Amino acid sequence: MFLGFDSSTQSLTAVLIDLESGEIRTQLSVNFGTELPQYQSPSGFIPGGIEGEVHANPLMWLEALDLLFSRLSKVADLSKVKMIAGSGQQHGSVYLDDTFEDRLAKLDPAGDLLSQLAPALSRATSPIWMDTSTTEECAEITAALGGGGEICHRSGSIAIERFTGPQIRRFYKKDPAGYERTHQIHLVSSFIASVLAGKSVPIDFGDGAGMNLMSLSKLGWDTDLLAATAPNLCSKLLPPAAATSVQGEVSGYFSQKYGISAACRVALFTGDNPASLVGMGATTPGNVVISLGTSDTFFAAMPGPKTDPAGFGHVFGNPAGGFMSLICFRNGSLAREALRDSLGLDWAAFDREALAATSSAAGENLMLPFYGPEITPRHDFSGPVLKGSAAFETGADPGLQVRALLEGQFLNMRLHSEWMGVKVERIRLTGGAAKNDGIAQLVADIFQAPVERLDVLNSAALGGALIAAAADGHDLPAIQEIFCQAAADSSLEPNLALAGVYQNALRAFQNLLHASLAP
Ligand code: ADP
Ligand code: XUL
Repeated sequence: MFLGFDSSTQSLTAVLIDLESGEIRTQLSVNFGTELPQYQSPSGFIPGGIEGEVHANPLMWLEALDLLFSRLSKVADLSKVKMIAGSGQQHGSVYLDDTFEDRLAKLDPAGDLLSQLAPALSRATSPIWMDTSTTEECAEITAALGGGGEICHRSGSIAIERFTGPQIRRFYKKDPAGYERTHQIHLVSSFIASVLAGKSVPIDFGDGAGMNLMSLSKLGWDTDLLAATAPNLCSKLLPPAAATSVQGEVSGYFSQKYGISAACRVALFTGDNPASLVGMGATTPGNVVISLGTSDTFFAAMPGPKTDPAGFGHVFGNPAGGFMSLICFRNGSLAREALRDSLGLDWAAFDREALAATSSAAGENLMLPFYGPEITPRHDFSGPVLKGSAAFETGADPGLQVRALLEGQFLNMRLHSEWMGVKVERIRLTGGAAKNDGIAQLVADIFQAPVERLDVLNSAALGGALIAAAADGHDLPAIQEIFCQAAADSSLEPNLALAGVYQNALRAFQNLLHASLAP
């Protein structure tokens, strides 16, 4: 059996898989907001941060780990687990002093993680991915490197507020003594993995690429980026490594306390998005995952470290080897909900209107589907832009607007993923809006690729379990074949007759976008 964890924004989840039977044995979660209310973080972070700061208490993650293990040990036979791996919300960082290693090595199963590790924090709270406080630090790092293009070329992304490097720089500037006292900086992923391994373990290439510090070509820390970020940073980071690299046996704390075998080993943890790529069975180029959640994300495996010349997309390491892209679109469900509500529809009616979009009128009316600021492309939109027939622009025919909004969203996605140069062969759709058949069919038509939906609920934690099995020597594609199956009757084929229509619509959309972004 193999155990995968995902330490995400709002919860810690475990997925236990049995490779022999090909089954998921157990899936359990601890919700931070409801189950650990003492941290006063109803959505997993401390509300009310100033200047765009969004922090979480790392002790909450430790307490959740003890709680989850105590529950797991009651429902599952942990003595059969051979390897553990997992993931964490990306970009978040944990700051530890020089007592951390010793405390890890001497963890006493009679006590808990919280009280034994709390004194090792050199920064009480952890900035997480929602933090936008580092605009100034991003500008400083960008200036030091001679421009955003250079940082993107080296690290896979331009300097981004939530990325760890700019966050480390802000800490160094605001609390130089605290920074000085910091002996080791971990990501959420490598922090949890270190606790499990009983010693500090490296950051993996997948999550490491979300720091604005790692060279994609060397798969090591970039000395210029380190120097532009904060002094002596190299001494506070272990060299990054592949997610599947085994770090040794699980800490005696867990084997003695929770009945996990002392021979169970720990591989590295990666970011939640790289782990999801594994859990969604999309680690080979040609496969794309589109997640339609609060925001929409597009992520896909790539053969080489190509970067987005426009600087919107990110490149991370792919836990299966090679690289992956991640592109976020802020106006996802929020825009779909805004239009749905303004037209007075429910999701069923919205779905029907979207399905009607497969008619020959596809692509005729265009909408820039941005109800608020967008990050891909980065622009402060104040509302959607409509161009087409009078019935469309006035809203006299609501169906035309539903069609144009969704077409606009997926044309925008297609346009901003072209830089990858990867032919989309299969799309795996997930997130709250994926169950909407009308939306799914539009995705298939616009990308001209079949769309599948999976049964997996916890794709990141499942990805962690699969990475653990791969680290134990199992063939990843073969086990993905077993655990990442499309749900029955969930697949949709593209209407091939619409290929030309959407090719033309793509260019018309691009022209409209450029015209509206022009100063
Ligand atoms: P997140 O993980 O970001 O919280 P989810 O993946 O759970 O988001 O998706 C939630 C969103 O899914 C809601 O905001 C809602 O707009 C959307 N949603 C739910 N049901 C449907 C549906 N039938 N059609 C379209 N969108 C839907
Ligand atoms: C990715 C990102 C989020 C976090 C939290 O860049 O910031 O997806 O990983 O899930």
